[in-house]
Parts: sequence; structure tokens; C-alpha cells
Amino acid sequence: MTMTITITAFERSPDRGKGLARDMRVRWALEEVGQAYNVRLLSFKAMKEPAHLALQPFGQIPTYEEGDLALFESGAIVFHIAEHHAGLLPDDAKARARAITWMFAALATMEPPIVDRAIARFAEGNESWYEQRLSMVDDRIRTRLSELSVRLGTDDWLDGAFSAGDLLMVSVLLRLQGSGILEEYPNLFAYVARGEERPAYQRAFAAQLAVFTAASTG
Ligand code: GTB
Repeated sequence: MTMTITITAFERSPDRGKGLARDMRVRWALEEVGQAYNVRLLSFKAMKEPAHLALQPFGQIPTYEEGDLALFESGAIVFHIAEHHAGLLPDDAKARARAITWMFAALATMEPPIVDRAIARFAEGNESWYEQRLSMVDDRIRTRLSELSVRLGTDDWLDGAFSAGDLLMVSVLLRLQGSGILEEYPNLFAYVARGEERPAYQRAFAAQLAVFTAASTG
């Protein structure tokens, strides 16, 4: 029997409902496995208060609560969901290990330069050296995208059937939306679109967009 699941998300996401904050990947995973969940919305102030810091030591979203289990780190949360429900990790032990490897690759190899780009734009946009820095970061991103593009080739997903590895990789690549960089790699662009087309992704996206819409009209 599964207990009630509660996750946390931004009360007002700075991405204005584009689904780029990290609660989106957790929502998507829960939708893929057909698991209902509640969402506790947090202001930036509440995220830094003791009640939330007890759940997330860095004062961030998302968190995940299920009975007396409390987790943070979106990758660990998606892994937990994938481990406890069918649909996100293969049954075969070796295929499962490879899918988990792709989860780590998404978070440890692909995500850092992509997040660096967002940080540069957000925090360093007014610096005299900004354009130079952005160009360096973009080169690092292109190196990783080229390598990933070669590995994906003409396949639909990274290793056989869609897995939590693809869920995290697509989530990470989506952060390049609007940069024009992903379009340089047509197979990766199509890969991300395939992820977005999944009904579970659509449901998760609609749920987070509804939060933003309610906050804007309320
Ligand atoms: N490693 C952690 C994880 O994977 O769970 C990182 C969590 C994290 O960075 N959370 C961010 C947060 O809570 C939200 S997702 N930030 C508030 C703070 O640190 O005070 C990052 C994010 C924020 C905004 C956009 N956006 O506007 O597009 C996209 C992604």
C-alpha cells in the first residue's frame, strides 16, 4: 500500500510556468508510474525557514514526503519513485544498471554546464566579460551535446525503452529551451520533443502551469 505522497514546489515559479524548475521531473516521474500526489507550495521565504530546512538542508524545492520518509534532491526522488513502481526502470539487472547510469549522466555530466549557462545569464549578464563567459559555457555545452547526439544516433531513447534515465536527460536538456543550441542537434531536439509528447509529461506540465496561472490571476 502506498502512503500519501507530498512534494514541494514554487508558489510562484520564476520560469513563469515553463516547467523548468526541478519539481517538474518529480511530477513527471509520478505521472509515468500513475501515482497520485499532493503539492505543498512554498514562497522563497518559507523555503528558508526551519520547517522546510528540516526537509531540505539547502532551502530548495523539490522535496518528497511519503509516510515517515522525507527525501530531497530531485535525482534521488526520481530514483526512489522508479525503484518502487513499475515503468521507469527495466526488470533486467544489467539494463536497470545502465538506465541508472544514464540518470547519473544526466545530472552529473550534462546538467552542470547547462545550469552554468542559466547562472551566467541570471547573475553575470551585466558584467563586461559576460559575452566571453557565455561563449565559453556554450562551447562546453556543445561538446556534451555532440557526444550525446552521437550516442543517441537514430534511437528513440538512450538505452532501449524509455526509462528514468531518459526522463532526467530530457528534463535537463529542456533547460536549453530558447537558447537555439539544442536545434543544432536535430536528433536531440527530436528526442526532447518525444519526451514532451508523452502523456505523463503533458499531465505534469499542465499541473505545474496551473499553479503559475492561479498565482498570476489570484
Ligand atoms: N540539486 C537539487 C535538486 O536536484 O533537487 C537542486 C534543487 C534546486 O536547484 N532547486 C531550485 C530552488 O529551490 C529550484 S529548481 N531554488 C531556490 C533557492 O535555491 O533558493 C532550479 C530552477 C529555478 C528556476 C528556473 N527557472 O526560472 O527557469 C529553473 C530551474
